[in-house]
Amino acid sequence: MASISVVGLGYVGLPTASMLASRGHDVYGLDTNERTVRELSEGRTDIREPELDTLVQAAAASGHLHCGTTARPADVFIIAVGTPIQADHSADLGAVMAAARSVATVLKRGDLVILESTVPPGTTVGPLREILETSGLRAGRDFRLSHCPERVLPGNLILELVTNDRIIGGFDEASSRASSEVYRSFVTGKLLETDATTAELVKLMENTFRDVNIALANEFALIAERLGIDAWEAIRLAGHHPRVKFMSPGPGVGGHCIPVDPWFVVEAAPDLAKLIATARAVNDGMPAHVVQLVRAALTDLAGAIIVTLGTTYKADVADTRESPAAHVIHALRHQGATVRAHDALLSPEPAVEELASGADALVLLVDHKAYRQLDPQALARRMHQRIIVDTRGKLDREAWRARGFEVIVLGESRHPARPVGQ
Ligand code: SAJ
Repeated sequence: MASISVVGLGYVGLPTASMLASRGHDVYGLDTNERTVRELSEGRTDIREPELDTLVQAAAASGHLHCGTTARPADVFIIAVGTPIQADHSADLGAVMAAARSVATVLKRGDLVILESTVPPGTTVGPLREILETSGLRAGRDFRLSHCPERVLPGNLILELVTNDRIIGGFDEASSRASSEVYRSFVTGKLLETDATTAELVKLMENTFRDVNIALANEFALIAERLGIDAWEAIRLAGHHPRVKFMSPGPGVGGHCIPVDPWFVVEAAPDLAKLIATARAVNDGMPAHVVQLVRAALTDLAGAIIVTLGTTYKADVADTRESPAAHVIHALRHQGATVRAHDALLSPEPAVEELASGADALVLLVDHKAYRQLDPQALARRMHQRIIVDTRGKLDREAWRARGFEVIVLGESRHPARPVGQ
């Protein structure tokens, strides 16, 4: 079994390090955050993800996992640090480059360096290789180098870490082969070998595909509202075509990947990536549209008491990064509303029923499972005005209407359809 150093112990690095240790590799987890290192050494993590606790505990108990804040020699280095965007939407590669510099201090002949972080095309063979070569060693000749992007879905991360097919983008064939061997120890999916720059673009294409398709659903939601049509019904019906599968409209696109990665493509080819940039603008415009829907229902936001349901970036995941809900809440407050923000995972107390006392409107921003059990009758009794705005199309509209609620659904027109031209 190889000795493997995992650099960056976040959402991807931490489960990967734990998984490798549980498969008998001698793993050293490296992170600049002392608390993360201490917790992982004790078999703990504050990342909330199904089954992660058990995996981390097992890895710590196996004796194969050690952690620290300074680089140590290893046979394999896996870099899994964050790559956010800067204010101008360009990639911030600071953490990747810092990780590479620390690896370069301990790199030796015969080692393999794998980059898992999502990066703009050309990063692995360009700036990453250059920093690693400050060690005096040459990629291809002295050490091997690959880009093997992570593809795990938060909420289903541990299963996908094992079962997803992996793209293995080697600097050369020897690098691809060596990287496949590392992943073969825990991945049951296919290992698909290609070159490093193709692998970088493939990762960006996957998240861009999702972003553009969500933007299409969001655009149709806006169009349906204008035309007096229910977008949810239209999307359901279109889905009966054998080759049409729509995404769901919503209050915007959050998380640390999908709102970020398409910008790396735009950065690489700004004059060509027109559809991709437009999709970003459509999705980024959704929180403001939600605020408009709430304002139209209440007439005036100033002085209104609004209970928002959900602050995370998506359902049943305890992660608020880039959450569209945060933008909606901020804008509502900015326009004078008092917002009582509830989240079924992060802030379940006080309960929704308590927060709703004297409130003018409920706004469902995240479709956590718990919100499907809300009792319209109990809420109707406590609220000052009975208004609910559903931005996820998940509530039983008729049940709420039956309890006297005005139900406004994103993508559903408040006006009946009228013939064109009237
Ligand atoms: N969303 C919609 N409508 C939909 C689906 C999602 O509005 O129909 C919104 C969600 O509410 C959320 C955002 O999009 O705000 C992103 O959620 P997501 O579930 O689509 O994706 P992530 O960010 O949790 O994970 C994605 C995944 N990428 C793909 O499915 C192509 C995951 O496999 C990647 O590993 C991850 O990005 C990543 O780390 O890159």
